[in-house]
This record gives sequence, C-alpha cells and structure tokens, in this order.
Amino acid sequence: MNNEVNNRGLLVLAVALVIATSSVAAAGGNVLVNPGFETGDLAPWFDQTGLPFVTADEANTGIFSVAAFGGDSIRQNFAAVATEDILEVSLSIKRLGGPFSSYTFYYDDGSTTDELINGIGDGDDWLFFNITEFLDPGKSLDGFSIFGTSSGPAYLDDFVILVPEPSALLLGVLLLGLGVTRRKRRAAGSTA
Ligand SMILES: [Ca+2]
Repeated sequence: MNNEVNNRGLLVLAVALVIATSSVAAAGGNVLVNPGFETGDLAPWFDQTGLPFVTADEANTGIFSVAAFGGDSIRQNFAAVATEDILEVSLSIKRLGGPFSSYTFYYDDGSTTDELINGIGDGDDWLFFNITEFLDPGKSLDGFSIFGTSSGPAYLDDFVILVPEPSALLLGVLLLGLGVTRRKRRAAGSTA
C-alpha cells in the first residue's frame, strides 16, 4: 500500500513538473472574469468612461448584460497573455439598428490598437462578433475595452478571450495526486 502510494506520488510529481514547464501551464479558458455579467455587477470590469450599467433588461445568455451608450466604455485588465496563445476574442452585442462599437486592445508594452465593430443594418437582435484577427501579432495583451452606441443603449454580453486549457487528462492526474498528498498528510498527522 505504501509502495503504491509512493509510486503514484512520483508519477504525480513527474506530471506536475511537465505541466509546470509546459507553455500551457497557465490556467486555461477565458482570461476574462465575469465575462457575461452574471454576478449582477460590473467588477472586475470598470467604467473607463461614462456610466455603463449591468442590467437584466437584455441578456444573450444568462440573466444579465451590460448596457452602454456611445459615451460609455467598459474595460477589464488581466495578466498579460501572448497574442499567439489566444485562440479567440469574441463578444455578442444587441442594439436596435445594429451595433456600432469602438473597442481597444491594450498591450503590455504600452501600445494599443483601436478597432470598430460596425454591425449597423445587420438587425436588431443579438449578433456574435469574432475579432480575434485584429490582435497585434508578437505582442502580449493585458487589457480590453469597448464602447456602446448612441442612440442606444447597446447591450453587450458573453465576452471571450480564450487561451488553451491544460490537457484534461493531465489535469485529472494532477487532481488525483493532490488527493494522494492530502491522504498522506492526514496519515502522517494521525501518527504524530
Ligand atoms: Ca450574460
């Protein structure tokens, strides 16, 4: 039994080292927190200009979205991630007449790129926009902001800045290892 636990412990250690030294060691998934405003609050987004507000009047998914007019912009900052590691940047917007939203990518070298979503005439319902191709190659993204539209408001929801997940198999083995470590610690504690 002890040998089995030790062997599993060594395996776990090896896997953990592989994960730690892998280029996808960082937590995967959406780098944005509260990407669909389902906390009912803006944070950790913040109002960069104007008074954008979280509302239950409209939602692409869930209950909430953020409502913003042309002078309102929301921004979220995060740990820098290389643009070549970003799988997708996307969002959904609803506005009568179609959205017309300026947005900005912020990079850790202090540079920015401003782009425009022009969905005017594309309808009055939720529209999905994939803006991944507008990232600057060779840079590291550490912030994103976007304006609403006047007349409006424009409703914005389901923001995604997607980075790769660690392999589900490796993650499973790592979690198994954490369980083994915890049992060993408990066993050690009980003999003390
Ligand atoms: Ca939502």
